[in-house]
Amino acid sequence: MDKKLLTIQDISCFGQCSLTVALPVISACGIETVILPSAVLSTHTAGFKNYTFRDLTDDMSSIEKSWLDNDLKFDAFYTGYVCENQIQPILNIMQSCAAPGAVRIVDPVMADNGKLYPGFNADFPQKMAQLCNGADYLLPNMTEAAFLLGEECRLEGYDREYIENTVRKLHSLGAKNVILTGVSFDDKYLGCAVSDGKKIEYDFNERLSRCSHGTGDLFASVFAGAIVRGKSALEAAAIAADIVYCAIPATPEEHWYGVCFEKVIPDIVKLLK
Ligand code: PXL
Repeated sequence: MDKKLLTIQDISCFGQCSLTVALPVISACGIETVILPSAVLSTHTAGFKNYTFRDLTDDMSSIEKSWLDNDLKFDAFYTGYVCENQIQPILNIMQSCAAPGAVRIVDPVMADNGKLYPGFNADFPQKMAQLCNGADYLLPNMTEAAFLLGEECRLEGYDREYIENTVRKLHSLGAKNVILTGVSFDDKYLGCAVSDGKKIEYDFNERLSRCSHGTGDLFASVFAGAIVRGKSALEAAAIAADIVYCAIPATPEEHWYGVCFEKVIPDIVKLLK
């Protein structure tokens, strides 16, 4: 049977992030993609005014029950932007709806550029840390890593030892493989550290002169697709980084709210053939 992946994150109706990226991208990877919306927003929360926000926590356990009644099981779980009270319901679903050998991919979406996203309370990172416990693949950016560890956020001026200590501490939250994104030791290259708990490897691309909103969700979606298609963590991270590297220049500069991932879907299909 073909593999099925369940992704749990919000629907931002407008804004090219979370589920509106994950569903097409993981489908393009050739994987049946099942969705569980954590919330429905009119837009994402980074730069739009007066966004609506409907938290769907109350629906989670009845959706889980319906899936169990129909004996629906998933080979992979990929969580992204989730709400304050959803950690335990999501842990329940990842246990009750798991096919044998199911993998958990956790992107602890909650912060970037040194700050928590609007709407998350200061204790949310501790809750998110509970979701990281048992993750097969944990994908924080540098800011999320610091929040998960309760440490001050360092976005530049660090060395390999700092990264390797950070990765070690992330493993101690209970994650098997850690993929730390946004790592850079100089002006020229930007990439990620990939660790299985024994060795740390790096993947770098040339740093682009601008960044785009939504690249974290694109990276995690391609990564999740590549893992389910049988790639190693380092291969999956390198493919995901290459796709992001192509998507940013394909995005017009005035397109400030998201990344034009549609333009790189043919590249995703090609890289995973
Ligand atoms: O891209 C991460 C993300 C996901 N979902 C919502 C967001 C953000 C980032 O701002 O606001 C609702």
